[in-house]
Amino acid sequence: MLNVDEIRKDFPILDREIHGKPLVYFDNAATSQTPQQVIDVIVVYYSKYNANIHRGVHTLSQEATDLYEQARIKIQKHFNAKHSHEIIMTSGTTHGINLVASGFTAFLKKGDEIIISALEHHSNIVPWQMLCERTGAQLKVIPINQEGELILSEYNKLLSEKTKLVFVNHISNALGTINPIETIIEKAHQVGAAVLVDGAQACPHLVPDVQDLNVDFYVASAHKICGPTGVGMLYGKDEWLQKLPPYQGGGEMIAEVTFEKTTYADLPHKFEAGTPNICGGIAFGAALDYMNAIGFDAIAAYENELLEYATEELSAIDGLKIYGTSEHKTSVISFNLEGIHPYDIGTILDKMGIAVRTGHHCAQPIMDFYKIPGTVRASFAFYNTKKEIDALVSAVNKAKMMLS
Ligand code: C6P
Repeated sequence: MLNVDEIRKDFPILDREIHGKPLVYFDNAATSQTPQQVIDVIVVYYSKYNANIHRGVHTLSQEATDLYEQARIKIQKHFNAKHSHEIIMTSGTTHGINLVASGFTAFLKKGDEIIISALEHHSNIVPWQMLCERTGAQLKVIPINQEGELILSEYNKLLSEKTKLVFVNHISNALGTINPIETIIEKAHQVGAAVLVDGAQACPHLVPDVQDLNVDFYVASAHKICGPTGVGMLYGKDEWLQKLPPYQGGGEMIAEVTFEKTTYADLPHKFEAGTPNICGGIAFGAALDYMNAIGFDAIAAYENELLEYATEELSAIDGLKIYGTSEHKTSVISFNLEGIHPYDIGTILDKMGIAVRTGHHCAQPIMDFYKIPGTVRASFAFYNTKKEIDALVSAVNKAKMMLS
């Protein structure tokens, strides 16, 4: 059982008022809020340890390097990677996906196929389209049903010896559907394809075990797990990371540079050109410590309670339709009111202090599937309450009266 009243005290932003009303923050799928424990780590870093890493013999540089590398080990342990060098520090999920997509340019040729799903965020569509343009490979898409679930029988039909890569998100950002990635990974491996899973929306709710999943690549962003923006991680199996060419050239990713030839550094540095987000990386580790201290099982159980309550209360509003009704979903509700544009609802909710996301949620193909311009998306975190859901329901009712 979570002590939500106590947990809320960790988040100073939750005391804010918006337009004279208490902030109700339901845009957690876009970015989560930051607890004081993580804010403190950022303040202490810049107050006491700020220096460039992996470069200096001086004490500050060595201390900063130690803190950064300790964070990498925390991330390794959290995701249960076999080696710490399998964790590449990135600027976020988008960066990790582009790194892998760029690297695969060397391995694909005309006639090869890449499978993605109809549930993807744009950052798991566009890099693969660009990869196809570069290589002549073809993109295939796993379709979804009305509940917003992947149709696995269609996935089975798409798989063949031509399939070289499969990319799916673990959880859909627009609908909250939890995808059966265990089955997807197993089937892809049966035809010899590599699998990248986009965990941006899963990591706030569960702990992926990359060895157990036997996944080839897994990506995440710290800012959705109570960490800062501009930092994330790419897990890659050692054998894949050894094979992939570097993504960017620059300082720190080299072994030796001459004008004739450059040799590259060992993992993970081969993929970490330039000065990284040092403070962000350290704060990412602190965010994982914070979430693990609360416990992901308790977080998931509580968020599920919020999801069930909100689904019941919102469904009772006449003319409200929820998109994404899988039995396997996280605490995201995407909805529309009949005849009303989602943007108008979002604007009125904001006037009442309620932050939701409106629009296509960087997942236009899902909106096209449902033939809608977008939705209102309320996404709940472990620091939200049923009382806040009551405020949302009452505000949606008011918006309906004002707009119809
Ligand atoms: N989704 C949302 O409101 P970055 O921006 O790199 O940290 O994460 C991109 C990304 C990739 N995959 C999925 C499944 C995502 O949900 C996101 C980010 C946010 O849904 C902002 S668009």
